Amino acid sequence: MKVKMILPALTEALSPYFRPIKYSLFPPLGLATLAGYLNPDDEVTLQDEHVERLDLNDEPDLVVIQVYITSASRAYALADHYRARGVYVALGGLHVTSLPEEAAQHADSIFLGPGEDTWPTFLADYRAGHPASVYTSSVRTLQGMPRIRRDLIKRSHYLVPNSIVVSRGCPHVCDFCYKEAFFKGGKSFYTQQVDDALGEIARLPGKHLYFLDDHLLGNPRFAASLFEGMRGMERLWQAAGTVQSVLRPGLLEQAAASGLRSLFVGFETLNSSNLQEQRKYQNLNRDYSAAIRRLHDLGVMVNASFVFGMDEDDESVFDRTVEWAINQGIETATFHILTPYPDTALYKRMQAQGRLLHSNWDLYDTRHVVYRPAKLTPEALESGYWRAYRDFYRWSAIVRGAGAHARWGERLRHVAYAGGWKKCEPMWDLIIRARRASSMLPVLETVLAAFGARRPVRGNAIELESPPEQSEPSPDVA
Ligand code: B12
Ligand code: SF4
Repeated sequence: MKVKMILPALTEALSPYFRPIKYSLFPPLGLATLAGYLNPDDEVTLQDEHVERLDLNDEPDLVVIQVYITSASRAYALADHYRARGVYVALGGLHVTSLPEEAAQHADSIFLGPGEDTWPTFLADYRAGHPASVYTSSVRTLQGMPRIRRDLIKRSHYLVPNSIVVSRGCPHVCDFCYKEAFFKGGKSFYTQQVDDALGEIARLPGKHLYFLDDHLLGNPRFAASLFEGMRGMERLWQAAGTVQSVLRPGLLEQAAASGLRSLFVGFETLNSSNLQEQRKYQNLNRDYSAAIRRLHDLGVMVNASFVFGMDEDDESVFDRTVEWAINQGIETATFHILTPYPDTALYKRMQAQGRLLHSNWDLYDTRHVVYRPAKLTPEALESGYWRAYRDFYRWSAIVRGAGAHARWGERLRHVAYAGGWKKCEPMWDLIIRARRASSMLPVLETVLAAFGARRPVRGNAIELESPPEQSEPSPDVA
């Protein structure tokens, strides 16, 4: 059987003028995971439109397309193209799960939720000649998964070819997050067996790893065993975690000792009413500054995530947030405009309040305002968002942020890392076009490794105001 798997790109990623590095960061891990379930004699190709031009003149037996909200229109066009040629088309992923009726118009089979249980069932049905039109995931486990088909990934096209996910979902339920909508009908947070995760890590070449888990520290017992197992593997790694998990004594130290060098942390807002509104309770009453100090003390850089446009945000939110982030010595910040993804609690609330402006999914990219904000105009929100990026990544701000660190080595790393991401975009553009993204990996590793040469941890056992019940909260990457 000839199978073609496609990760379609959103328009911006195809621009002939300028391609931001972020679209050449990570390979399509979800599709490579599904490819693992195919037979050895199946002929499979995996194309990622973010980094290569698609060949659309072929005639595979089966086309598999992963659909994100921002690439939905492109995904549907590709699906229609292949169906017109008589090819069987399977659509799955986050957006299909949110809006199955919409996706079903462009597919022979659609898949709701994670694919580890439904995909092998479909393959058996398809081979037996009676595939169903809808498959809904209900069994949630990562045990017994076949190996991810990393051989299908064109490693040289990516800055971070070693992305890895050892869990799915998150133990928290923030209203704006994709998670509850995607994992409905089954468990919404589960991990691999530690040994399986360690085995996958051991098979990855080189030093650097990027964990794409929503919340790698979400299950403290699993995380502690994983970090213990990773000690001595000489890895340098990046991941996402929450303020709450950073403040917990012990786990972060283990993470740093096993090679953690930067953490994406979902601060989201400095306003506690906003946190309440979004049910991001795990961030409430947490000392954000203490979390950052703890990370820096352990030599871990901070990628802070902030969301603008929650109901308490007014015109002052942009400058206040940026100023705070610079003063804290945060190395990189990711700003988002609040975006109600279909089927989330936030979407339903906005819809009930009549605040949604349109359903042009291309613009649901966290850079456009797609709803009516409470205390801002859409124009003010969008321009404030862009201003925040400009202000945070000004050279003067980078230098000032670097000054928040105690040692010269750390200050230099701050400048190199922050400047490298945001001030060298034309250089990244050239490198991407030359298909040499992966050749920059040693540079990234050098910056991460050097930053890891840190001073001893201050006596810093921070008391949590209310000890967490079991596991943690988390991030919203991208
Ligand atoms: C890595 C990542 C990126 C990377 C690369 C994406 C890639 N190569 O896949 C980059 C940096 C490019 C990126 C960019 C963006 N991202 Co992004 N990203 C992620 C992240 C962190 C991990 C994705 C991943 O690898 N997951 C692990 C794999 C194993 O899971 P999976 O891909 O979902 O695949 C499984 C299932 O979905 C399912 N499945 C998927 N397709 C199919 C098809 C079939 C037939 C079947 C059976 C099953 C199936 O089975 C797979 C195995 O279980 C997610 C968060 C998350 N946890 O998913 C956000 C996330 C997907 N991103 C998001 C967003 C909003 C964006 C951006 C718009 C952000 C921005 N402001 O620029 C852009 C645009 C993306 C685009 N091209 O359209 C949102 C998507 C919301 C939505 N409803 O679609 C997420 C969920 C983040 C969030 N919390 O809001 N992203
Ligand atoms: S903590 Fe992060 S990943 Fe978890 S539900 Fe909230 S936003 Fe989503």
